[in-house]
Amino acid sequence: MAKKPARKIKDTVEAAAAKVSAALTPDVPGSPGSGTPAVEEPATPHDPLPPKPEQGAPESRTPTGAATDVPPTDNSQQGEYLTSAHGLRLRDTDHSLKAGPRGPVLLQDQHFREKISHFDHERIPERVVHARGTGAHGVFTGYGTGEAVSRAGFLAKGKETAVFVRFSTVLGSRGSADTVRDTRGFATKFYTDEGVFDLVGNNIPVFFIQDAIKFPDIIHAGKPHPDREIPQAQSAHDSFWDFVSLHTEAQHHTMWNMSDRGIPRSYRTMEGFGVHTFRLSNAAGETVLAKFHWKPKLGVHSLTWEEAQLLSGVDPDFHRRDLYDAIEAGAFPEYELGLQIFPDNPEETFAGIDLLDPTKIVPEELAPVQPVGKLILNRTPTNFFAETEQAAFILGNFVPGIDATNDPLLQGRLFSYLDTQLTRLAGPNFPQIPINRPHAPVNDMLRDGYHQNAVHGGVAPYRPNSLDGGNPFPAGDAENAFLDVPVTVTEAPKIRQNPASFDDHYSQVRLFWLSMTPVEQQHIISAYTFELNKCYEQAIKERQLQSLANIDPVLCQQVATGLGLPAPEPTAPPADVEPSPALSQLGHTWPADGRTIGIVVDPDGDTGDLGAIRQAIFDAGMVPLLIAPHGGMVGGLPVQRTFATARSVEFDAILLAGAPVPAPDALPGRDAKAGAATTTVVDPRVLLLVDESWRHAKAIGAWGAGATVLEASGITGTPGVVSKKTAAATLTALQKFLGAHRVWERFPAVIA
Ligand code: HDE
Repeated sequence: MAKKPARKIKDTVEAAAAKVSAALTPDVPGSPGSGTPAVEEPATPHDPLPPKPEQGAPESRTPTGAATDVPPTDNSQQGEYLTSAHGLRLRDTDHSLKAGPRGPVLLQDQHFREKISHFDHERIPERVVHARGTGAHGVFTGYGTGEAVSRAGFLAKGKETAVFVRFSTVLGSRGSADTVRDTRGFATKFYTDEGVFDLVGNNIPVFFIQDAIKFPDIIHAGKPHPDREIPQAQSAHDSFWDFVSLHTEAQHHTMWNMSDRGIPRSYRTMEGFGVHTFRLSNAAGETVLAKFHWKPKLGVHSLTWEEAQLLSGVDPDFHRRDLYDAIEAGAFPEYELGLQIFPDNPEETFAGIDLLDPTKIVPEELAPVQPVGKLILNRTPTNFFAETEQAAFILGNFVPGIDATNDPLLQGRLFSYLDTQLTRLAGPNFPQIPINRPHAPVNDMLRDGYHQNAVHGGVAPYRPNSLDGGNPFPAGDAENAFLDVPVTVTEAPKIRQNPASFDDHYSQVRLFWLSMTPVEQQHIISAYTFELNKCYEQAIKERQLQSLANIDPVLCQQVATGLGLPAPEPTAPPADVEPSPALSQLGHTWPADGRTIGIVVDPDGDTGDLGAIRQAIFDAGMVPLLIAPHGGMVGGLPVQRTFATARSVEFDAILLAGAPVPAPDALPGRDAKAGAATTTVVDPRVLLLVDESWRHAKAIGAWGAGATVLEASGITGTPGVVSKKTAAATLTALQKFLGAHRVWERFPAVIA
């Protein structure tokens, strides 16, 4: 809760009344305010003056007529009966009012007009970028470790702050698929005691452009072609590659997109980055430069490209569903907020890296990420539109202790986020929409406008004033006012130009490439080859190959081979750089919380162990889903997926509790997946499930009759395939592989 101002309203009223009698002014009707102004400008801060005694205001009610002191969950729809938007109980909502049963419809039908007219206006424009997304509420707890560098109150030790996070893709429309290859947004709204702080980041730490003025260019290039409006939510098309091959500062971000980071397994397994360098200041006024990082507790994991493609069709809402299901299952997504901290030197560089260049990272090996707090997402929204769709993130929403730098990308964003909401949320009062409301007292002088929700008192929304007793007063250091750090601006000509240090477009792309393990490099090669092969224009492919040659000759050669083109020579020798192992996703062990385990059951086989193994999976913080030939119950347990509805891509591992023979609907004509039959011993859809899981390097376990499926699939004894006597032993053996995310041994670790 915010601190109450020292002086209470009562004091102010009494003081105002005293002044009135002192001045012996008659109480003349029509005097503007509730107090009598003094001749001198008021100098003592106080709460806003109360309304005049005869003034009323609307009773405090929620938009659906509930009292405002009820819990937020109770204040949506009210009562048992259908009403109009104005609370009138309605008799019929299925028939319009007509002149007789055969019509015509009468214009006087208020309910018909209200219903249809409201429906006609249900949509608002989707976000111009990041249109497709999902959100969750949570809480951020400060560790206190950030206090040395920033006085932001939410970083204080043990301080809990409510947050709302919205994850998104960038290019696709609101209804596009979740698992496309793209950058992901990671925007966090902290409702701090000092006002709202929005950390509007991405899952990739660099950006395509160095100056915000190029944003429309990269987005127009990435969005569907303007003539046919295809392809949707893709970078695999000519205009994207045309731009990034000409505008070579985009090469770093592009390689991150072509890497596994472009196809995250889940929003729970994604890092987040503030991208820019920010300027922090502590209580003593000392400043540092810093970069924000979110580190997921579960580690950084990705889909395979084939999984991503299958999911786009099988479950386009995969990431949305995954987030909600995990929260519902109690596997709350967790991230640590960390800072890379750099001295605030006049050059704004660290280890030779220009901190104002948003196409550069500072490797964690040079500046470790220091944890300053933890975010836990523990509630899903009640209403997608009201919360997730109407959330307005504003990059310029800073709090005391966090400030902007001169990064030209950041500077442009300071304009854009406020500006875009004016159209999207229809006017300047979007901060009053419930999801955007600060949890700190607001005393601004902004008035009127579309959808004004506040009932402002007073008569003097201007400064200086005496009619409202001088309120609101500017705050100073003692009241924790925001401080624009008084950075010295170097004398320089007014010019449209970048610093020379922004000219290096290749060395860090090479650094990223060299930091990847061979299997990650393989995926990057495949991604470039796929995307460029989807382009029509030979010139664009050749131009992009030239950039790849400047990054790494092996990468260039491999992609060129896939394109059927010669590999060009680099225009300059590839840079001599130190890899950053922290950039690789492999080589660690991670908790398996919230992982989805598919259990194939045979209703006609031994189902004795099912209850215990299901419980053991729950106990390990994971989610078991029973897959059977038909719906209903098997072994006394509910079936969540049938062979017709299940697809390997939604599971992290498969357990085979039996070997079901082909079910009656295992016919290619009924279920196309049954076309994969190679044996009549096991249902062909189960074989497809196992085959895909194996191809996607997922762990597979079997016990009892389940081993028959492994035999039929021909994978017995291969890496990550376990067959044990009991269900419990099988699960234990499987967990080892889940910790590493995938059975990496299945991917040959060489550049072919
Ligand atoms: Fe954004 N960006 N952006 N962006 N951005 C928007 O704001 C913009 C950039 C990011 O879940 C828009 O409300 C410009 C970098 C996220 O609601 C818009 C530039 C980063 C989201 C906008 C950038 C981001 C947005 C569209 C170049 C990572 C989704 C709708 C200077 C650090 C927030 C909206 C949400 C959304 C402008 C570049 C992250 C138009 C001009 C770099 C996560 O204002």
